[in-house]
Amino acid sequence: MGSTCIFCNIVAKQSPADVKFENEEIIIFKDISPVATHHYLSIPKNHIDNIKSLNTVYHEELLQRLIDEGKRVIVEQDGDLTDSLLGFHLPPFNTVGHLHLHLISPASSLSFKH
Ligand code: DGP
Repeated sequence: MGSTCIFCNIVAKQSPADVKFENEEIIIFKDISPVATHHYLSIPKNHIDNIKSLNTVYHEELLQRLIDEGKRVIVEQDGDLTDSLLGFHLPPFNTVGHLHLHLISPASSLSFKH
């Protein structure tokens, strides 16, 4: 029986994903609707709803690892680290209720412009 959280289902291998990296704490996979040549989501395996649940002290190291491993994936996938973007959508502007850091490269290949 799958979870109601689609990203928990990816963590549990109950839903498919193009996984680029995982360890006991983090999984990084390709976004299903990429907005640039490289678009990955770096997420904690343990469910955290969104950035409103992040504590500056307790989650600082997790956030750093989400970023560090995401940067490694961009380099491994031949993305351009110097022309890359990262960030979270702030609720209610997110669509998935499992914390996910977007990593996008190169910024110059973005399919939309603001
Ligand atoms: P947002 O919540 O707006 O920060 O974006 C959620 C992102 O998650 C969006 O870019 C599309 C992606 N996404 C949604 N469902 C799936 C899925 O089942 N698999 C993958 N790989 N990505 C997904």
